Amino acid sequence: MTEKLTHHHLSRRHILGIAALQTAAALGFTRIGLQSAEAVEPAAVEAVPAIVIGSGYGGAVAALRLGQAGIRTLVLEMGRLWNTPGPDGRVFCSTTAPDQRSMWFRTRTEAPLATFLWLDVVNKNISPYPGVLDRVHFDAMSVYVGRGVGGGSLVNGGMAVTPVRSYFGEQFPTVDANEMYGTYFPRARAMLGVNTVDPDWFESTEWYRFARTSRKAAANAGLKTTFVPNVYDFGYMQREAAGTATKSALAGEVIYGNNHGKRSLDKTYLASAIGTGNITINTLERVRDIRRQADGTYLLTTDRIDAGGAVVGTGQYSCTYLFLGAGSLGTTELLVRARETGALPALDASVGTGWGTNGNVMLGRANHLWDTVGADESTIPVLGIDDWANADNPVFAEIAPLPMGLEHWISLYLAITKNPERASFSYDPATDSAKPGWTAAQSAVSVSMAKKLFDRINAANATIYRYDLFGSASKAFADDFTYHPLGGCVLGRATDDYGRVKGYPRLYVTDGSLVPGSIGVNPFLTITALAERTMARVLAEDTAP
Ligand code: FAE
Repeated sequence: MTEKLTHHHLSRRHILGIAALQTAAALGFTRIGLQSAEAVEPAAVEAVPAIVIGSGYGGAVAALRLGQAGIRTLVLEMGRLWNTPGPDGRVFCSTTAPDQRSMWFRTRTEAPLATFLWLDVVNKNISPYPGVLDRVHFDAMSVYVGRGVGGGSLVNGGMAVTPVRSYFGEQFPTVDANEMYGTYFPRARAMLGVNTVDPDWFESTEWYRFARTSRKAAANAGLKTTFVPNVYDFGYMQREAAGTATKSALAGEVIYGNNHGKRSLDKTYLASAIGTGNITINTLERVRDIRRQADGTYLLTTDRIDAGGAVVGTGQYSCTYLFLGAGSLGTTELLVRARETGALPALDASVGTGWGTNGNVMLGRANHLWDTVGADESTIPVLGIDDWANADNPVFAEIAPLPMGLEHWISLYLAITKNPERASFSYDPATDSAKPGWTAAQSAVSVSMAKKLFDRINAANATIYRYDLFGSASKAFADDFTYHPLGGCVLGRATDDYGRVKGYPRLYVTDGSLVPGSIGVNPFLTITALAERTMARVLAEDTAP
């Protein structure tokens, strides 16, 4: 695998792609590709063989495989390209000193941990800008998503987890699990550059004291922990710790982007895609409308936005093949809008259903004074408490960092619970938007599952929850946000078994909206592997001359 990876990363085309991504203009409506970057005339309708909406995992896999098949493809991404250092010499800002680069058009940051000792010390005022992390608010649930070339890969924790095979089978009964576990998960891991922390270094470094302390607390309750693979380069992290490389994971960088160490999609799939010479990525261009023309091609209307968020132009594109990779929220909204406005009236009634939060709940525990977590914490999680096999209360809880540069005795967790609740999207013509009708009662199901597990851990250790981290006076469980929006256009229901949207030939979904609301682990490896499976099938069957 390492050999393959090395070869892949050093190939001439990949290097050309990396160079194109490094030198393209970051701001203003930009086209990134190997062809010379001329300014586009506001032509009436630009026709391309294939279009991919979004440049996260689903979009990036589609782009690479289309490019390799020799199909000229345009990728439309609403976020910016993150390649140019700001005045401080860095591309991304840190979590401790956020500026305009942190969040998508906000006047104040909205970090997952709102408070510390109930004090509003975490969030900062910022000026509106196409920052890298968005928090999309609905009634009882808000959803964090990445914005930019690379989508969620720019802001996530990099955990690349293969789901439990039996649960994958439960969620995807029509997908051949042998093929997934034999071909597509390994392919996704190799392409994404997945690696694992050196166990000896883990046991000895101050940077993972917090994880060892949480592991001990879990073990006292008879619970087992497991190492979680990641796309952050652990060799690089060890050099950070040794003082021979610029710190990123060890400098509080993660949810607003990592300046070093992380193999985000712009370094992997997207660089290779650009390197094929067949892919162009347009940035700061948001798709608003999709319809089908009489000749069977798709017509897209876009808004081009500037650094202040103003719509400075519109675009129109037509294509034969259309791939939706705008993420669970983006893709589902585009399709629900298209169905409800009559633009794509034949879309199945199941479009917009089967949405869930992967059972996400965040919580903190207060350790005893002698159970220190350390002032130094890596931002990259490497351990999970694995109680998924507990049929009474299946939970997989990652041991999350809380780097504050001081000893705070807090163990933080992101619990992934087997919450069976699902929501459906409704369309509001007044705002031209779609939202999932997720309720507080549905979140309460996740909370009670997480609480069952952590009550056990607290009982075994004589410890308590932290009530000061999530804003209101006595909130122990963050039940109102998710990092893992899944579903809305579920595989085998809204699409066929390969992501082909029912009712519309040559229209495909390749992103997290295919996953039915829950997968039991962090989802991007599953999304990537499913997209690989879809592209292999579609390129073999649908694009033959
Ligand atoms: P995604 O990566 O969200 O990409 C969609 C792209 O489409 C984005 O770049 C959007 O800007 C763009 N877009 C949306 N609408 C439009 C439109 N109308 N026009 C043009 N462009 C559009 O989708 N998962 C893990 O497996 N491990 C982790 O450690 C992990 N940590 C996370 C931490 C954070 C803070 C967050 C927010 C997420 C985390 N996730 C993690 C979730 C993971 O990033 C997410 O499941 C994937 O990024 C979803 O991939 P998609 O391809 O579905």
